[in-house]
Amino acid sequence: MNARRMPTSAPRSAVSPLRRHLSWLVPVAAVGAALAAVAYYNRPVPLPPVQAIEVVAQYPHATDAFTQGLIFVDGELYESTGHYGESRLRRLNVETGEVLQEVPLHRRYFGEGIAAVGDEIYLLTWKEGTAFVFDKNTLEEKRRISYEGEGWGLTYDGRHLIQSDGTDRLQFRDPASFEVVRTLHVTDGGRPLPYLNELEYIDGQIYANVWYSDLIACIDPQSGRVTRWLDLSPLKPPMADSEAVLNGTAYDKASGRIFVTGKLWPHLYEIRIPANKP
Ligand SMILES: [Ca+2]
Repeated sequence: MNARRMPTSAPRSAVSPLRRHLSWLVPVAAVGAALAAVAYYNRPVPLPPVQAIEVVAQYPHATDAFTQGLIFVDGELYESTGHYGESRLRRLNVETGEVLQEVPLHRRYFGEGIAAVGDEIYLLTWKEGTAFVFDKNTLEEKRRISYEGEGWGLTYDGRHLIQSDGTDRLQFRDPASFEVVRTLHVTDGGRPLPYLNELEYIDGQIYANVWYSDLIACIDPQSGRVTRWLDLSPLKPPMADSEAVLNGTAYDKASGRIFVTGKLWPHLYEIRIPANKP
């Protein structure tokens, strides 16, 4: 026997003629709302503006430095460099480019981005799944951390380390555990923006070099949207090496200065971003 209970809805005679008359409006309204929602989410996202920058100062930069990370913290500039057998972490004199102190990585590591958290500097490696942690003042290695995937750029927003891996993805890590606590996908005009490389957190935005591009993307850390582009193409030196691309942004929080350079570039620049000039 089929023990299903009979429907318990009210008999047809109990439905008022007016409700019966209007009932067809409900699905029509639902379809209309769905179409409106689709149109809303598929609407063209305006492309962010491209903004010129001004050069405030120009300093020497070592042309053997395959720049992968750049930070300015507590009055000092630090740079990490890449390539197997040539990867280093350096403390530099900004004005002269002189190497004040450096520590080489073992030749089996390809150095990538760096970020300072307190008195420690975290340094990623490209494909080795190892992050090194150095004492910021002595550059002595304090510990190593294992992680999954590739390491490209790194920065710190005061709470989380933010890591790029060459895709459109930014991973937010707890500095204490190095666990990923959040993932952000970056979009430019509604489209995924891959090849995110060296990073710098500046006044609530994530500045990202895009591999092989002369532009820096300014990214909203909540939505992942590029809010504007900075055009640094006038700074690009005429170099034969196709790998000598823009890569390296550092922010001096105390003075508001922004420094940029590129891989193997002969100069480091202090730049200024004119306000409200898209
Ligand atoms: Ca940086």
